Amino acid sequence: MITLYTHPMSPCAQKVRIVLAEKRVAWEPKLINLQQKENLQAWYLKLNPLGVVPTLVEGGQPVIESSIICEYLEDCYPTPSLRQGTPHQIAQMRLWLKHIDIKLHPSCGALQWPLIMRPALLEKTSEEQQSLISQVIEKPRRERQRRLLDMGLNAPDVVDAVRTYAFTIEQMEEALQSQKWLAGDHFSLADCAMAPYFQTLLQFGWAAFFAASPKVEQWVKQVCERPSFISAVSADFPEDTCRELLLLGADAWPIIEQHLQEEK
Ligand SMILES: N[C@@H](CCC(=O)N[C@@H](CS)C(=O)NCC(=O)O)C(=O)O
Repeated sequence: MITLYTHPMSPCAQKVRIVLAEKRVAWEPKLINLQQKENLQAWYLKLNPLGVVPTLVEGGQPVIESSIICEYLEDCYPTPSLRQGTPHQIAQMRLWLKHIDIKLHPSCGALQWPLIMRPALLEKTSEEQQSLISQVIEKPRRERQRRLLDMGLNAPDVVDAVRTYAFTIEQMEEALQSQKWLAGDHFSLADCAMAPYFQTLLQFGWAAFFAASPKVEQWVKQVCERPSFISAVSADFPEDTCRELLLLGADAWPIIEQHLQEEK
């Protein structure tokens, strides 16, 4: 049996859950409380030395890093295939995964963290805040969290994040002109990995990001209608959570919209 250490709002964990659902593989969730930094406790660092979710454990062996977990699942459970097509299409698929890991994921964090994680940290004393953040393993993440804690949505990371989202949507619109899915005419790991980053926009009511990109709009609609997305992502967002997130998103929107306008 697979165990997945996860958090409902983690896009990295969501992408793995979508892959598990596409492949109809049974798994057991173990929720990690990111607001309380359970991910930095010694027992968890033994599984995932980077101190982040997700971590998948199968046969007692941990697998970390969401894109690597997705490829691991593809190798272990090849049917239905989420990595098919020509070598060039598979290369394109991996390019999307790389872009998501390196650029889009930190950007999503810069948009989501001030609204979701920051309020819980602000309730602690400044000593507690600094002590928790100083334990974050990777330096770029630690420094980003420090800036986002201090400056919230006014941190420079937020401007960069909006820019990266706009660039990603532009690239997607171009790719989707000639094919149904991101890496060809087959739904692939690239689509599974990208979908959660649109959940983040949708949950905050920020669909304006892609309103002028009809192919992306259509792609989002198709992804959200898939049973895998419904069971792996939407099911974790009960109505009252959705309402709260929309309110948080509406409060933040004037700042985000301003960055978006500057980008155009
Ligand atoms: N490169 C990692 C990134 C994982 C990641 O950033 N996870 C976030 C949640 S989406 C996390 O655990 N954050 C905890 C923290 O920053 O303290 C992956 O793809 O698995």
